[in-house]
Amino acid sequence: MHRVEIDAQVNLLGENKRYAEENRRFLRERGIVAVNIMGAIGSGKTLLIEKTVEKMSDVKIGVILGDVVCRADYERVSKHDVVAEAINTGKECHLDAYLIHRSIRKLENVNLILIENVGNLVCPVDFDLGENKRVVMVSVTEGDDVVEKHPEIFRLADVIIINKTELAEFVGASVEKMEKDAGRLNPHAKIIKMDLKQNRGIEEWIEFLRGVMDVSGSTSRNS
Ligand SMILES: Nc1nc2c(ncn2[C@@H]2O[C@H](COP(=O)(O)OP(=O)(O)OP(=O)(O)O)[C@@H](O)[C@H]2O)c(=O)[nH]1
Ligand SMILES: [Mg+2]
Repeated sequence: MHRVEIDAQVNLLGENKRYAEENRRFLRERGIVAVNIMGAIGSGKTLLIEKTVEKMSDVKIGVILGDVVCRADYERVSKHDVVAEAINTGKECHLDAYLIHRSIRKLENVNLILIENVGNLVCPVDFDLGENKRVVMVSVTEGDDVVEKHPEIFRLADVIIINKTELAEFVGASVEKMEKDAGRLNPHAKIIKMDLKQNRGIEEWIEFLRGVMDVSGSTSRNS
């Protein structure tokens, strides 16, 4: 990389870090838990958010939907009982802490913020958003080598979700291999195998979210 490009990249990440720290403070002061859901295109991120919102109706949830240009996910999620914010990143293939900084101010009164990052397994890696937990979601239809091909994003995850497991036999994918690769890259991450269409794995995910909220002292809608 050229020297000027390196300097620009260092400045960009420095600025991102500053906003991420501000976001962390903002969320901590209000007892809000934020979860950054990253993952492959079409792996099931929006469906996961929709199902989470339905299952956690006792919690005030805000959703931030990052997409390059369209508002389809925002429209899907807005049909539920949540405060939703859409962010179009234009040519950028990831959300950054500045974009989140602007959006979370509109979600001050929620207890949990679910952030859907732009679908890909490369660009979001370097951008700390100030979130409490990082999730990476892939599905068997991306091929069972998808985990080993993108080590960095899995190394930094708190939760790794392998979705569409019911389709594994039809696409010749080994869920066991994906699980092993994830565990080897990140022995500390919680790995959840899911079939969202049949609601398999969703309870484990909800239990994880409630655990994070308990630890951070965040409250439910009724408390
Ligand atoms: N068969 C099957 N389909 C699923 C499952 N989970 C999600 N889908 C479907 O996969 C497609 C993509 O799901 P989305 O939730 O839109 O995925 P996404 O990750 O938000 O996609 P992008 O925002 O475009 O990156 C939809 O048609 C879902 O209904 C699953 O477990 N099994
Ligand atoms: Mg989506």
